[in-house]
Amino acid sequence: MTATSIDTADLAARLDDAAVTGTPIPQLADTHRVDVDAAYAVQQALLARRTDRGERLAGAKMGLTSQAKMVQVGVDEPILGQLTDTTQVPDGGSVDISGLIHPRVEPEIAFLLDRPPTPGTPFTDAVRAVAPALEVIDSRYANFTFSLPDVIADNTSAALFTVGPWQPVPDGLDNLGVLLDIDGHTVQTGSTAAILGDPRRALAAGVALADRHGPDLRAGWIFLAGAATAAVPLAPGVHVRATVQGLGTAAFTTTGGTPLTTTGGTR
Ligand code: OOG
Ligand code: MG
Repeated sequence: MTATSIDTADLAARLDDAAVTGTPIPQLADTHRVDVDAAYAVQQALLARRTDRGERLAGAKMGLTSQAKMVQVGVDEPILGQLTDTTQVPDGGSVDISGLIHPRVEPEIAFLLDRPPTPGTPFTDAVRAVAPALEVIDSRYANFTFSLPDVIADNTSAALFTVGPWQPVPDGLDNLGVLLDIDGHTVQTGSTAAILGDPRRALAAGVALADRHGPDLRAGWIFLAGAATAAVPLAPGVHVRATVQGLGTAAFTTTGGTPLTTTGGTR
């Protein structure tokens, strides 16, 4: 049995409340049998609640496109989530983490969509610009522990994101060095090669998932390809910077008190 339509609304409300109140919840899989299709339906219902409150869809994001990420959370399938305007933090801005549950940060590469890509649209036609980026993820599940359907329903743990200055699309994107620095210390290193072998494949994978489960990708949207490295727990009062070789940096500073729980960066 999959979640019924009534369950879909109920599960979306639970996840929404958990995010709004900063209160972790048990995995949906503890009480419901939610398959991948039903989980994307919950994600759509969750985003509908948020857009009804005035948030505007601003992009899409891939998750679990690198081995480092899959190993960290124990889920080994790429997933698609959605970004909204109110969750974008300006480059160099500040992130208040006090309302989050157990935030982590990871380095990302962002694409600016030039037109709505469909399966088969060449990357160069679909993407206008690229940029280094940072994503703050914050699972709404206790202990940052979830199954594949759980994390899909939870909008792929999306919380906040920052995009650095947009750059022209370089010829090669498949072997750029990636650094994550906290207070000037490098805490993660990787390569864009870790993202499905080439981050352009993350867009193709996202287009295929969006075609099946929604949302409709739109011109002007931001698309995050998924982190090349494991995510790192985020504390208040730190300066965080992602560097992608040849593309520059994206950065923010955290403010606020200690989050509710500080689940570690590895499991
Ligand atoms: C799932 C979200 C993963 C990424 O870049 O891989 C993600 C999680 O790790 O909680 O955003
Ligand atoms: Mg991510």
